[in-house]
Amino acid sequence: MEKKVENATIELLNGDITKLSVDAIVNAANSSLMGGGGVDGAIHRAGGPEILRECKEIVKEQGGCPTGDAVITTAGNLPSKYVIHTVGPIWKGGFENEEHLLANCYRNSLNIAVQNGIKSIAFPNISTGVYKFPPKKAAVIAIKAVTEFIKVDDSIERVIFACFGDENYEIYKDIIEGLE
Ligand code: AR6
Repeated sequence: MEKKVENATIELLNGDITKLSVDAIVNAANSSLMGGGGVDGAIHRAGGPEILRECKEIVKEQGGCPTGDAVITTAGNLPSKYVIHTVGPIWKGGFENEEHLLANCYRNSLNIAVQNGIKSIAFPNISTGVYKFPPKKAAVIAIKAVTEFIKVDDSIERVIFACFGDENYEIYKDIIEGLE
């Protein structure tokens, strides 16, 4: 399904983000930027060693990536052009600013996308796997951050939420259908 918001289209998918031919896919990474499980593992596996090589360069320059921030690399063998690596918060009951940090992931990823001329971008459900962020809360935050961004930015044309499984897909569908 899709929904027009201002000049951009929000699209909802249920499937593997590594297959998408978009300008950028977003990775739910960790602060080390050295790869891991979940979507991070899938992106590095499918993209090949070039992505990790560039992540190592970034770590050399700036150290790791703080929670809520984002960095960009090319996409190796993936069909997208870039991978934007962002670090979601680990859910700790909501007492450690996790909601704000999760919104920052979406905002900072979109900012770095705009800086790089990216017009189409796909997000996974950041923090809702290993990091245990409650899926409904995470979806509300993700959709709010993205819609607020595209209301003030007119360069992003397509935002795809790539859910991986029916639970998140249904949650997103309900919220997106209800958007003005
Ligand atoms: N395409 C789209 N979504 C996916 C894919 C895929 N191929 N594979 C998994 N997901 P997670 P986090 C979904 O655990 O919670 C890693 O080890 C998954 O179903 O990947 O932010 C990192 O290195 C879930 O909805 O990321 C970090 O250490 C969502 O992606 C840590 O996990 C996020 O789940 C980050 O944890």
